[in-house]
Amino acid sequence: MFDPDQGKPGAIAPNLFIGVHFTATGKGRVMVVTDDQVRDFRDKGFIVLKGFFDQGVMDKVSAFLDDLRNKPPAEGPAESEEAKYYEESPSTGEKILVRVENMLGDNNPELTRLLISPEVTETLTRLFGEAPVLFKDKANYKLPGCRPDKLHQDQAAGWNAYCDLFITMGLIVDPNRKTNGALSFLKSGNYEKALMSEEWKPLTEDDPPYSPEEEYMLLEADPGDVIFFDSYVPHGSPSNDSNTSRRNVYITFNRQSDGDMRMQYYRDKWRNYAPNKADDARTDESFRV
Ligand SMILES: O=C(O)CCC(=O)C(=O)O
Ligand SMILES: [Fe+2]
Repeated sequence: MFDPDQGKPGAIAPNLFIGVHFTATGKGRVMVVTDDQVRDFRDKGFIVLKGFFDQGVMDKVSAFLDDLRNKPPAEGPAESEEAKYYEESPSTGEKILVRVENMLGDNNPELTRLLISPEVTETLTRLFGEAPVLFKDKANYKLPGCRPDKLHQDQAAGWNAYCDLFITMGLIVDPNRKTNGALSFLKSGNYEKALMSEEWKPLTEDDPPYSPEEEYMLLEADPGDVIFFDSYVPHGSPSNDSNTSRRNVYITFNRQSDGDMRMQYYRDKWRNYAPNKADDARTDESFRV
């Protein structure tokens, strides 16, 4: 049974309230995940929720990402600007937008309201067992020619410096198919809630199907589907060798009891790995999430 007292009223950290209008009281909340799904998440490290966002929301997200793709990159990294990252495609040599970060919060309050909906907060509260706080957000464009995202645990991207558990909501924006670089996730639960490689190093250089093949699931999914996954479950995707983009948005949260580390994280990251412009597109393959 759903426990209405779980996730105490008012326990949501301020940065989630940016423009969000809802009351986190025990009454009238929507149950968005079942006890079985919470158990599944604990066993396997992820759950997939089909059709979590409707077409109307997804049309807005898609248009927002199109505009953002065309928006000139900021002069330098700043709290008040989205951070754009360009790379040279290893297959075509073209300079392409790979990802954009720091979109949420004051930078785009309406998008924030749409994507960190009461249902999202409620789901995360059940999965964490306490209120969530926004840590980072990112759109991966995975345009035609984009390189692989090699098999990894998100926690290996320097996240141990902040805390020992994060949960990410991956939102499918374009249809994700085997042909356009769909992700694969370890589905067996056979992983450690600890780093299984050196920080920044992928778990393998190989492309999917990862090995052992029966332990992995290809996530073919449609706009509006979401996957909630912990920061240790291995996942990755191959290069996009098709002619259609495979855009996904990833929004990562930590437990409220670990604090609000969002801006510290971005400031640290920008010191070592600053956003760039198409002219300075990186060719370096070092792993950064
Ligand atoms: O978008 C993808 O294919 C993988 C992205 C990912 O896992 C990451 O950036 O951490
Ligand atoms: Fe990842």
